[in-house]
Amino acid sequence: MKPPIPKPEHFTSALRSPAVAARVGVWLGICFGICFITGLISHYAQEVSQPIAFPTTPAWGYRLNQGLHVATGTAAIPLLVVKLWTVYPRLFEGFPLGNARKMLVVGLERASIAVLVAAGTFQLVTGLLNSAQWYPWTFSFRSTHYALAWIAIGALGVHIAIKLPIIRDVLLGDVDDVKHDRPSATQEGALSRRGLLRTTWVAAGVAVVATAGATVPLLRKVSVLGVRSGEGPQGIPINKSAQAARITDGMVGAGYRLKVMAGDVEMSFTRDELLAMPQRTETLPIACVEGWSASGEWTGVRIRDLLDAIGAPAGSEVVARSLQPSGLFRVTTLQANFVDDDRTLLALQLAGQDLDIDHGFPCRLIAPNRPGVLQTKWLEALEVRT
Ligand SMILES: Nc1nc2c(c(=O)[nH]1)N[C@H]1C(S)=C(S)[C@@H](COP(=O)(O)O)O[C@H]1N2
Ligand SMILES: [Mo]
Repeated sequence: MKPPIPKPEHFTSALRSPAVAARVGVWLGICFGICFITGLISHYAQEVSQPIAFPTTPAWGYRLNQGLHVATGTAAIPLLVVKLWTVYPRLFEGFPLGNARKMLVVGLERASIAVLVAAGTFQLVTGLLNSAQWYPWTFSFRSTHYALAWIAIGALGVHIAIKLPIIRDVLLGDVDDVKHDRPSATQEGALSRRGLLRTTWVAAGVAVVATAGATVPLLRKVSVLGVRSGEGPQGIPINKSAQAARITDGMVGAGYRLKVMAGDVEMSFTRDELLAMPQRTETLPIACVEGWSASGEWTGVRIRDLLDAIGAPAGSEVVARSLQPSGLFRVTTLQANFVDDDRTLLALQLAGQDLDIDHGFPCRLIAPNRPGVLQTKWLEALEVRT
């Protein structure tokens, strides 16, 4: 026997009302909107070529951006679950045949919802797994998450445009209004509509608080789901250890030299020679794309001072290369405005001690307002791009 396919009229809960769906939808739309904008900013910050220079100020800008991105994305998960629950009986609605205009509108509406649900769910699931540092896929997270963001936001725009008259009507009315409800959605349950909405807001709030401790130190203790405890050598968590990056003691031992190159000029520095140069201390955060961040007190040589030592002019772009033998993050580009910013350091120390090998000993890059993924560790060479 075939299992019966339900019809919309088989769903009777009075909670499944446009009056509820629109209210959850407003917050879901706000979260998606913030996620989209902060996502575009983060994507641009990681571009090698930046026609408009990504600013180096405020130093904490990327930290805030990424914290917001992950917090709103996390809040969107319970909101989306409740939203889908309130509207899913509509999946079983028939298709109006006959009137061409109506078919077109309904077809467009359904297609946009299918795309929106698929792309939105994909974004939240991949984002969540990414923030948990679990990459069970082979595609490039960054480019896929970026492409799908445009699709999701486009479908959201179509969805809102089509629904605007109903949205406006139910939001202006009372949440218990039944004007737009399906005729069968009359059954009261244990929870009132206001109760369901309150529960939803609490769930979204708990989801944020449970993860935001990765960025907000005061919340660390309550962030049971925060992947990064905030702990690590010298007070900063570690994303990739030296061992995982296949950095050996031999590579960073007495034979270590930092190469600084510009055209035909090449100089190399031992760590002691770098320590003998003027040392600067800057308080700058590591702000991982995955949402966690932590502030550190870094001491080392200004990148600008090093370039002056080999006579590279202001406005030069620098390629930073790691000793790490392979991996996506072993080479990064430091744009000219970052190179010339006084706070951009070749860090040799963290919190007043020699850098831990897991934080990039013998030296690493640290620059203000820069995605953590570009703060290259275990530097082998700085090469001025000519
Ligand atoms: N060479 C190299 N540098 C790297 C990485 C890496 O994998 N290899 N990871 C980056 C990432 S994703 C982050 S968030 C920061 C983290 O720095 P930390 O481990 O000192 O906290 O280092 C960055 N520098
Ligand atoms: Mo990162």
